[in-house]
Amino acid sequence: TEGNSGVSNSPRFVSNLTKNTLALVLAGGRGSRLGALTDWRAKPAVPFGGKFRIIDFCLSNCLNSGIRRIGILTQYKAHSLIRHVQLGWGFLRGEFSEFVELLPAQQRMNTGWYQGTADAIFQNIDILRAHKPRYVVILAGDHIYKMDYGQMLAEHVQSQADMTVACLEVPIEEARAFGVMTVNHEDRVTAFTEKPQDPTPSPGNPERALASMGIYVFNTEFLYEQLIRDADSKNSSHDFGKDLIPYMVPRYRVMAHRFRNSCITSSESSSRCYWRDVGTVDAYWAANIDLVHVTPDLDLYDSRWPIWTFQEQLPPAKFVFDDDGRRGVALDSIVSGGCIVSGATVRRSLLFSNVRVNDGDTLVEDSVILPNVRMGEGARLRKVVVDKGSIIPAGLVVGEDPAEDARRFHRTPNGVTLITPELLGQQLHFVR
Ligand code: ADQ
Ligand code: ADP
Repeated sequence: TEGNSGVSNSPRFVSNLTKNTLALVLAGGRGSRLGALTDWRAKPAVPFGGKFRIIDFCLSNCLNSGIRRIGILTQYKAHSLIRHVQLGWGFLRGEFSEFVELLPAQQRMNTGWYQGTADAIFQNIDILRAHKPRYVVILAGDHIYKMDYGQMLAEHVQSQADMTVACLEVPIEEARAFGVMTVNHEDRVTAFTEKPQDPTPSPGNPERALASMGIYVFNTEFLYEQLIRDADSKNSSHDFGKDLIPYMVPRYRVMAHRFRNSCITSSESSSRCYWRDVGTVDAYWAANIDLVHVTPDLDLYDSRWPIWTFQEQLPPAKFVFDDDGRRGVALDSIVSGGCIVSGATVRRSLLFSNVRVNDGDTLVEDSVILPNVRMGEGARLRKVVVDKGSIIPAGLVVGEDPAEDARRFHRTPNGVTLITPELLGQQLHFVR
């Protein structure tokens, strides 16, 4: 990173830091802007990119950064998240002190659910103490990005910070959705406001503001002190962004870490740093569809930074003629294992595992189809997101008549139609 040289950012130095670090993934929030996609699952459990779930990205970042002690704090509709973590992330070796541990809200310190994000960590403080980490990295489980947390830790230690916040520059009109900070010449944070009405622009760039990514590094003892102080405070909502960071900034050494110093870019080209909060159905659709392009901004094919996940054992995807001699084809598309495309056309789309697109000139275009979906004969879907386990009736047409789509399903401002088993009137227990 900038300004670091010699032994201090040597691999050995960084691996000593990551080894002494515990990562805590906040995975309890509702993610309500994703609509029906989070009616029955937490946002970190939402499927992404054909075979992953959103939480796989930050868990893979931990693993690839050399952090192998990970706690996941769950709360809201955590069933499929817990199942995914248990099935897919149980390969760490306990005998080497490696683990992925689930920490559901369980009323350890008081009788409530987790309140703010800081309360979620505070309620597990006795468990954290038992692990004796030197540093704690706090992460959100609901963003898509590739980042080397080791670089951030190295900067944190070299700058002698009490706490470090990862940040990136965002267009000023988007900054209201974030914690926004100002920094001095050495990137020490001088002010921090959570979701400001009127965000302060970056120095020298009125178009952009410095936004928090919700990724924090703490010296462990300092974190405990702050959590205990905040827990006693009557007028706190016990949230890092709303309460703890604004309190700490004038009193302690809080540093900003620039994402560009630790993001993992594509091996093919020196592309830009990638970080997305796929918080709305439109953003979710766009980020998935982007993967179908020849050189997407997010490179999933980079073996230097693999994304790990749980996967069922499935046969390869298959494309066949139907009985009437119509071809089954997929063009400019990603098709996952277990899919069969028979006498149908798939264009510019992403099919997750086990999707069946059947005969009868069925068409899927500009669409994201989650696992275990069955397309009935002659259906035509354009610009849709279809939730897991939906059975699309024969002949259904979506994407040609906006008013009809909005009446039957959920249609977004950008014209994406979200189709779910419930909107199709299906009984869930037998399709999922
Ligand atoms: P938000 O994302 O709006 O802003 P929040 O809703 O608190 O903040 O969610 C942060 C993370 O914590 C999410 O991963 C969420 O799932 C999880 N979470 C929320 N409540 C939780 C709880 N009670 N228990 C466990 N997990 C919980 C935050 C920061 C901003 C920053 C943005 C970046 O507050 O300053 O800019 O993230 O996206
Ligand atoms: P995912 O699609 O994330 O793999 P599941 O299909 O396992 O998730 O569903 C997540 C959880 O929500 C499960 O406990 C499931 O039984 C429950 N669930 C899903 N849809 C409904 C529904 N319509 N009514 C009640 N429970 C549901």
